[in-house]
Order: sequence, then C-alpha cells, then structure tokens
Amino acid sequence: MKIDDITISKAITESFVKDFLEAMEVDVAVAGAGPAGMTAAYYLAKGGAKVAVFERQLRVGGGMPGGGMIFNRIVVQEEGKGILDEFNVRTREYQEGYYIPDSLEAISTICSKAIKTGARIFNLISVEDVLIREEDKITGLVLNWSAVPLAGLHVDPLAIRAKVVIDATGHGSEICHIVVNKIGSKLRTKTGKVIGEKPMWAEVGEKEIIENTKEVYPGLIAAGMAANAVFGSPRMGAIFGGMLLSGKIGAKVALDILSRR
Ligand code: 48F
Repeated sequence: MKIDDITISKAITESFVKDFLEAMEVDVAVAGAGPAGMTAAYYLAKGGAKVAVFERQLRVGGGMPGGGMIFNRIVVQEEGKGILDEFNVRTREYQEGYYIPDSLEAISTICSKAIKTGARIFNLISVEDVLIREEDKITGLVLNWSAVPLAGLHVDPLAIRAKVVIDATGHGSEICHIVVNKIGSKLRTKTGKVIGEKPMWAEVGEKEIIENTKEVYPGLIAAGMAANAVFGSPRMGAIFGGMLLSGKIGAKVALDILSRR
C-alpha cells in the first residue's frame, strides 16, 4: 500500500473534529482526567450517559502515575479494592486491608475501560470558565487549548453544553473556584466559598470524601480531592481508594440529577 501524508492529516483532523463536535452537547462534562474523573466517566458511560472528559495535561492520570513521592506504587484499602477488581487491576496485599496496585497499570486500565465503555477523553484542553444560565445553574464549560495560556497568547475559548458538570480537578478544585470568583459565595458549603483542604490525615480524608462528593452548586458536582478541598477536609497522600469511590459516587449523583430532569 502507498502511504499518503495528506490522507493521514485528513484522517486525524476529520476524526478529531467529529468527536469534538459530538462532545459539544453532552449529559455530563468532567473537568480533569485524574483517578476520580476517569472513574466517574467510566460509571457514567456504563450508566448510559453521554460523557466527555477534558484534561489540561498531555497525559491522563493526574496524581496517580506519580504514586507516593515518585515511587510509582499506590495504596488502596478494602473499600476501594472492589473498584479495582471490577476494572481487573491486579493488587498485592501488603498487610490486612492494605492493597498495592501498580499505579501505571491502575490508571491505564481505568482510562482504557472508560473509553471503551463510551466516554470521550480529550487531553491538552483546559477548562477556563463555566456557562451559568437564567435558572442559576451550570449549563456548560468554556474550553481552550492548554497551549494558549502557556504561550501567553490572546485566543478566545469555545464553549460546550452539559446538563451536569463534575469538578474533578484535584487539589485546585478549579471549577468551584471559578464559580465563586465569577458569581460570589454561592457554593453549598458553610462559607459559600471553597473552604480549602486541611493537612494530610488519610483516615479522616478517606471517610469524609464519601460525604463530600455531592452537588455543590446546581448542576455542579465536586469529586475526588476537589470535594475535600471544597468542604475543608484533609488531604490523604498516596492512598487512592477514596478517589475511586468518589468517582463512582460522583457518577451516581450525576445520573440521579439527569433522571430527575
Ligand atoms: O489531581 P488529580 O489526580 O485529582 P483526583 O482525581 O485525585 C487526587 C490524587 O491524585 C491525589 C490524592 C490521593 O489521595 O490526593 O492527589 O481528585 O487529577 C486532577 C486532574 O485535573 C486536571 C489536572 O491536570 C489533573 O490531571 N486539571 C486541573 N485543572 C484543570 C484540569 C482544568 N482547569 N481543566 C482541565 N483539567
């Protein structure tokens, strides 16, 4: 077969644009392709929702590939292991209740399952704003190529419509911060603002993330470390069961919202 460079270029451009156009009207848009965002995307797709994930970095996975202090192993407790089992990610028991997966196997498998189940994941795209409409609820995201702010270019963004948005941007809880910066203290927290994460305490952080994964503003759910940052709970370091469980709960909360509309 003769290979034509222009056919390669057309194949890439046409297939990307087709998928991006498809992603412009979704049931759920997820900001951040870390463990929480990708687990949420998998369960949303499995639940029949049309879902797109937007990730700022070149690679997906957030803090998972880095493991603990660049030792690329992570720890998952009994509750989180059930999710890894569902993804067929292998784990070794370190001692009773503490399981060790290979962080690269975990994140690549979760990503693969999310995509194969129907989620679309777009890397190199940053969420820089939200759409808020008359009913005072989030109705979409405003996106730009990550290279634009990096290069300091003045390039306007594009917008997509989403019935529900999940803030899975990790410690920065960027989408919740955007809401507060743009329209004031309207989050469903004690202060109406992002309270900010507390110092590392895995025991408490892993418990509170379950409760913190919820709708923080109409149409906006906080999941993963963003949920603990928003509600003022501790960070937890390289234990990841809470991130997986939070992703799963975030998907359920979103599916419940969709079913009520
Ligand atoms: O940080 P990240 O892994 O968040 P997570 O899924 O998991 C937290 C753990 O990694 C770890 C921990 C374990 O106990 O505490 O820190 O809650 O993934 C967040 C992803 O969101 C991307 C960011 O690049 C990362 O991959 N991200 C952040 N802001 C934006 C964004 C944005 N504005 N637009 C698009 N992506």
